[in-house]
Formats: sequence, structure tokens, C-alpha cells
Amino acid sequence: MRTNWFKDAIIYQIYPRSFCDSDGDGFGDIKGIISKLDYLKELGVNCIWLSPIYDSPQVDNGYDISNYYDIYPPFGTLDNAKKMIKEAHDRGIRIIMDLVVNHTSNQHKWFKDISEHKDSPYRDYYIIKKGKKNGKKPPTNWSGFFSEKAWTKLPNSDDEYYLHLFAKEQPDLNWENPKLREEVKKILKFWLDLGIDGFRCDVINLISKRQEFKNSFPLPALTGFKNFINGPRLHEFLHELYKDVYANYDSMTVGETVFSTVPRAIELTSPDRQELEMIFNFDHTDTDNYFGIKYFYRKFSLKRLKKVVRKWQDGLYQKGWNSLFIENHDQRRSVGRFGSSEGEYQLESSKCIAMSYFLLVGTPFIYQGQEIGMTNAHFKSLEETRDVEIRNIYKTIDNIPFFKNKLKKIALEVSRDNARTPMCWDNSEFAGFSTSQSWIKVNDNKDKINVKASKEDENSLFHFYQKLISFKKDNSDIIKNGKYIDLLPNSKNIFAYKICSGSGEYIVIANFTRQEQKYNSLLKADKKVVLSNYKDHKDNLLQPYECLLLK
Ligand code: ISL
Repeated sequence: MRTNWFKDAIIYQIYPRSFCDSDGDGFGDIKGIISKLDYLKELGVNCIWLSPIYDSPQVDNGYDISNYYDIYPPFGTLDNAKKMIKEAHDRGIRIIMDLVVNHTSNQHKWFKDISEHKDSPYRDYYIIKKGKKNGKKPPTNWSGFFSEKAWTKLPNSDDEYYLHLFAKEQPDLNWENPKLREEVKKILKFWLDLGIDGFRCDVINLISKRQEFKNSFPLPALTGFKNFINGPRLHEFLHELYKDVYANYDSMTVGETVFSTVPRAIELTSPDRQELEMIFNFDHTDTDNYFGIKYFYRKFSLKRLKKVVRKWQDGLYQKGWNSLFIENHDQRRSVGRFGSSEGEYQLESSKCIAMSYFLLVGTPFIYQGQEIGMTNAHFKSLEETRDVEIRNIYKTIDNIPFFKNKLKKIALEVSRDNARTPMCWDNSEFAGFSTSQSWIKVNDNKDKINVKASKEDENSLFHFYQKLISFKKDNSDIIKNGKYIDLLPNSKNIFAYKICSGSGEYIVIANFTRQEQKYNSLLKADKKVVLSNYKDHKDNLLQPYECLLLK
């Protein structure tokens, strides 16, 4: 029987290669994850999202899958995975897997077969088109997400190209082909039968492509995006998966949907349409950039953030369901972001941001290390990074005549690798992550910011998250039907909102500045402070980054 457990889920994202290394090779693994399940239970989460552990050449850290039915050996074995599922379930923790089916690795047997045999039965599993001018030019001028052209010549062909919206080692699958869709269903069933509780569906709104394959107006990035974002058969394909697979399991899906809108999200998540349970939208992560491109950095503004929150909370009220997150493996850390501060008021501001997003209506996600306030890695050079994306960006910058150094500095600051450095468990040489040098550097501040220190300090962010989690669980009746009301829509310094429903209400008031802020204490109505990041409160004054939860 399907239930709505996803509305009660508190989800913790694990990036397996950087979480915990049990065998000392500097690379995280499944046994390491099992060894930390008690920690996650203590934190209070009841569901894990695992970034990909499938077999893969790791060009994009596992988002390039070569075998959906096996595990990348450095992570462990299928038996290890089965044990992890059981051990998690024994502790009341569900597991959702990353599902990457917009593309495979070019080392997947289907793609290898078409690269080797002209008459391969798998040709129609991918998107292959003849190039223009006798194959000298690609079929269209589209460009992908990693600042590469979206077409590469098929191995062993003079005039044919395959489409890839990410790296050239990640060929896109052809969802128009019913046989391919059956293969996807087989993969879903395999993992659900193994006991998995659902999927985080990678770039799922890219799976349907417009079939005209025409040139588009050239843009600095993502030329042709209208041809592959939210394509014409997206909803049909998702409903087919739901009807043929998910309907038979008590599972949940959260779709990663890039450049999404509220109307689209309602279509994707309204229960009667049977497509997905919720989606990730990225509007709030674009409040400190222009055009949704993180390299076009601009100063964060609370007013912009509040506008976005209002749009999504109001938009999905009683129509769909929101996911709530401030970090993931593609985003830089939230410390020093969204108005928070690295240095002075670091702890206060991290708590302030945490409370502000966590108590909105929706299912909250915590990315590994976020709960202890891990910071960006502060990379000094490209050599310290590992991500395929930043390598491509550096090549692009090298072709720009001006500002090379400045642009490279920005690229390092916003690089995805900032969130991918090893989880800091203690202050030992390799931060308790491993007993040897890790695949990417350990944060320089591991002596101060680590799990052991956080657990020992009763005032820490870790304990604050524990309290937020308890509150969210205890008040799930309010939240499930909760209406969001922005109490100070015009303030550029204070974020104040009320969540109310027939079962009760609560209020969050947060000062997003490092200055004291006056406010009208009537806002608090007759409510009592349940949680705050300061011990003492002033009547109509908020201290720097002070946040209050009132009920
Ligand atoms: O990370 C991004 C920008 O820096 C995003 O544009 C990201 O590429 C996009 O959100 C899709 O992300 C997902 O699919 C990618 C993979 O590299 C990401 O790690 C994954 O989250 C391709 O599978």
C-alpha cells in the first residue's frame, strides 16, 4: 500500500565517496556508511538519499553509470548494499537511491556495443543523428551543462553524432524508444525489490527531447535549452513509470528538475497525476547570481529570497509538495552564503539560516556536513579540485581574452568540489574519514569543525539541528496542511513567517544581518520562544542573526 511517508521524511544526503572510508584507501564506501548509521539516528533523520554507488568509470563521480545492477568496487559489493539497506531499516531509516537515467556512461555495454557494431540492437537506445555538411558539422548548435558542445562524433563513424547534455562520456538515452523505457522499469524494480524506498531522479526533466532537432538562437550557455528542458513527453514518461512500477511499492520519488516553474511543479507533483512526489527547484540557489548561472555572481538579497520562498510556498499550497534544501553535492556550502557569515557570527548565522529554511512547509534535506557547519574548501588552484565541470570551465575561461584570473578565482569559489571534501568526523590527520590521504583534500579547518567537537558542545549546530528535527516531527500535523504567511514581506533585514493550519501554528523570526534590528514585538503575539540561537532575548530588538521559533 502506498502511503504519504515522504511528508514525514527528514532526509540526509550522503555523498558516498566522501562520507566514511572503512578500508583506508582514501575513498568512502558502503561499510563506512553502515558504521555511521547510529550517528544518523542520533541526529534524528529517518531517510537517506545516497548519491550514486553503481558501477561507473567515475568521470562525473558516479553520475555516469556503466552498470545499474552492480556496485562500483571501491564502494563495496551488492551484498554490502543489501546489508546497508537492512541495517538502515532496522534503525527506522529509509534509503532512496540516486537514479541517473537521462544518460549512461559511454562505458555502459549498450553504448560500447553501438560504438563497436554498426547494426547494434542498442542503436536506438541513444540519440544518434547524421551531422550536417557530410558529417563535418554537428546536427544542431546545442550546448550542454558542462560548457561543452552537446554532440560528439560516434566512435567508428564518419558522419554520425550522439547527443550528450553533460560530459561527452555521458551519452543521453533515447526515451522515445519503448524498449529503453522497459529497461528503465527493470532497473527500478530491481532496486525496489532489494528493499530501496525510492529514488532521487537526476535531471529528470531532461528525458524528453523535442524531435525536430533544429538549430537555436546561440546563447553563452545551454544553447537549444527549449529542446531538451521539460520536453513534450515528460509527463507521459513519468506517469508510465509510476503506473507500471511505483504504484506497486510504498516508494517515493523526488525529481531534480532544472529551471522549473511553479505551474510545472504542480503538474509534476500533484497526487492525482501520479508522476513524482516532489521536486527540487533551484530558485533560491539563484538568489546570488544572474540568469541562474552561478559564475555570474551577485550579492545575496533577503528580499529576493523571500520572494522566491513566497512563490513556492504559496504556489504549491494544497496542490503539490515542496522539498527544502540549502546544500547538496552540486552547491557550495551554505556557511558564508544566503546572507550568513564565515568568521564573525558564523555559528549564529548558520543556525539562523538553518531554522529559516527547515521549518517551511515541505520535506527538509540535510547534506552531509551541513549539520556541523562544514565550510567551503577554499581551493587555491585547479590542481586541488577534481570535478569535470571546473576543468571544462577553466578551458572555456582560457578562450576568453579578458579577466582570466578573476574568472578562475570565481570558478574555484563556486566549484562543486567545495561540498565534496571528506566529512570531518574528528581532528585526526585525515579527519577520521580515512586512515590515508583522501581522493580530495580535507578541509583546513577540520580541527575546529568536526562531528566529535560538535557533539561535545551542547551549543553546537549539530544539537540545534537535532532540535529542529524534533520540532518538525512533533508538529507534522501543522506542517502537512500548513499555510505559509510572510509576516514582513517588505523588510530587507528580517525574515518572519507564520505556518498555520487547523491543528495549530508557529512563527519564525530571523534577523539576516550582523546588526541589531528593531521590530514590533506584537509579531510574537501570545507565543513563547521554543528555540533560539541566543540565550536571552530583548523585547523589540533582534540581536545579530538572532532567530526565534515561537509557538
Ligand atoms: O551542478 C550544476 C551547475 O554547477 C548543475 O547545473 C547540475 O549540472 C544540474 O543540476 C544537474 O545535476 C545532476 O546531474 C549531473 C551531475 O553532474 C550532478 O552532480 C547531478 O546532481 C549529470 O548527471
